[in-house]
Parts: sequence; C-alpha cells; structure tokens
Amino acid sequence: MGLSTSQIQQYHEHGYLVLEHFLDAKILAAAQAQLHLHYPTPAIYHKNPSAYPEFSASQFAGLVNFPWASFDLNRIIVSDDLLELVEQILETGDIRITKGELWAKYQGAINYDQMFHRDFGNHTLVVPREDHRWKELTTFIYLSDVTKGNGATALIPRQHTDHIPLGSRYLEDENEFEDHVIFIEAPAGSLVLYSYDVFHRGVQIDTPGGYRFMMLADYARRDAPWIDRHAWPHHGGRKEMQEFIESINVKQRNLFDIPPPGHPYWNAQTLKDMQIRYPDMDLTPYT
Ligand SMILES: O=C(O)CCC(=O)C(=O)O
Repeated sequence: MGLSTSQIQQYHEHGYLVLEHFLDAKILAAAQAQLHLHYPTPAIYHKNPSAYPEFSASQFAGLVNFPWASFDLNRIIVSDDLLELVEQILETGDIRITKGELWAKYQGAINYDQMFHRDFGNHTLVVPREDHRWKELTTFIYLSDVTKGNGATALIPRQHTDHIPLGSRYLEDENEFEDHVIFIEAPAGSLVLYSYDVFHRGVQIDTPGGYRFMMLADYARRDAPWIDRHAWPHHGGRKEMQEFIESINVKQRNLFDIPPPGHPYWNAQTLKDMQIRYPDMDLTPYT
C-alpha cells in the first residue's frame, strides 16, 4: 500500500512514524505462536521467574539475533509490504538489512530503564548527516500489545532536539525535554519506523505480570556500507540461515548481500558450488 506523502513528511519531520495493525492478522498470529521457540510464555515465566535467571542477567538478555527458529518469524523482515515502506523512506530500491533481532522483556526480571540515546552510536563508526543523506531506518515490529506500563519506548520527536550536535549520542539534560516525551504505545502487529538519529530510550515494565515482545529490523542504503549491526556471514553456519536463504527470492537475498542475477560473481563454478551449499535453492534466476 505504501506511505502517503504526509506520512513520509511526518517521518522526516518528527523522526518516527507509527503504523498500527501493520501486520496481517494471520502473519501476526503465526509469528506469536512461534515465540515459544525462543522464550517462555509470559504465563510460564511469571509462574516461576527463578527458573529463568538468564533474563535477569542484563536488560539485553532477551535479545535473540536473526535468523530465528521459524520462517513464520523470519519472513516478516523481508516482506514486500515492509520493504516497500523502507524503499520509500530511504529513497532507493537498493537496500540492505543491517539488523534483525527479537526482544522479550518480562516485568520483574530487571530494570529496563535506559538513558535517552541516538541509535547510530552502535550502528556505525561515523555520525549521521544533517541533510539526512545516507540515513538508516530502524524499526520496531510489535508482537504484543505495548503500553506505557509494558515498556513502550519513550521518544522525543526530532524537531525538539535537532539543534543538538549529531555527534552527541546521549542527552545530557533529559529534564529540559520532559514536556516533549511521547511513549510509543500501540497494539500487537504495529510497526514503528524511526530514524537512527532520534533520541529515545527503553523504559521499565511496571505492570505486574507484564511483558513485551518485539522484532527489530534495520535497513540502510547499499551505498552506505559504513552502517551495520550484524555481519550476516557470521550466522552463515546456522541451519536456520541456510533454510532461510533457500526459501526467499532474489530480491530478498540481495538484502543480505547475495549478489543479484547478472552480477559477474555468478559463473558456472559459483552456481554449482552454491547448489552444494544450499541444496534446496532455486538457482535458475542466477544462471
Ligand atoms: O527497548 C526499547 O524500548 C528501546 C531500546 C533501545 O532504544 C536500545 O536498546 O537502543
């Protein structure tokens, strides 16, 4: 369906955009049903939190890197609907995926409060451009209802902080911006698009028995190789990655830096050996 001109304008002006119920209900339900492959359900966790000490080790302990254990999860970050929006925001059809993470948080496990920060700090070794050229698009895809009590991210719309130099990763005086803070509350299936130079922070989960499940996927233009979070080949030995690469199309593979059809990388030898590495991959488009 794509974004309207005013939505794109809002994204650039405020630095974020929320699309409620972005995921098709069936896709959302299928993804939610597979979360148990990585996490205890909230009911099970809250029945006996001491059985899951790992979630109390750090506020980032609930992060699981892409690829995940089910295609019902993996397919979401390469879906045509999502890529269409990413291409609109990044103003090119030539994009890469720079991050894929699942994140579970459970009330009581640990304090999830963070400082207001801009994400570029650990997405690149350089700094964002003021003119927004070569920007990165970061996203949250909600897999559970997210409310203030369940850890809705706090964010300061960009127009209030744009005067702060882009080399600054953290807000020095949060109180100054108190009146401008919003909490990104939205139902499961919603998509949050935000830019890597917008101040935001994780917050504590206060609701008794509360939890939050989200998927995080980031995208950058191919002509900005200095932006990255994951080196995809690092996950190349995993069965999930093999099956995922076999299952997706050429455009989706290119998001992970697999050269497109027509690229000089492809020759008789690479085709033959790729088939050995990925037995179920249809290599016809590359021949
Ligand atoms: O979990 C959240 O709500 C935000 C997390 C975040 O901004 C971060 O870890 O960089």
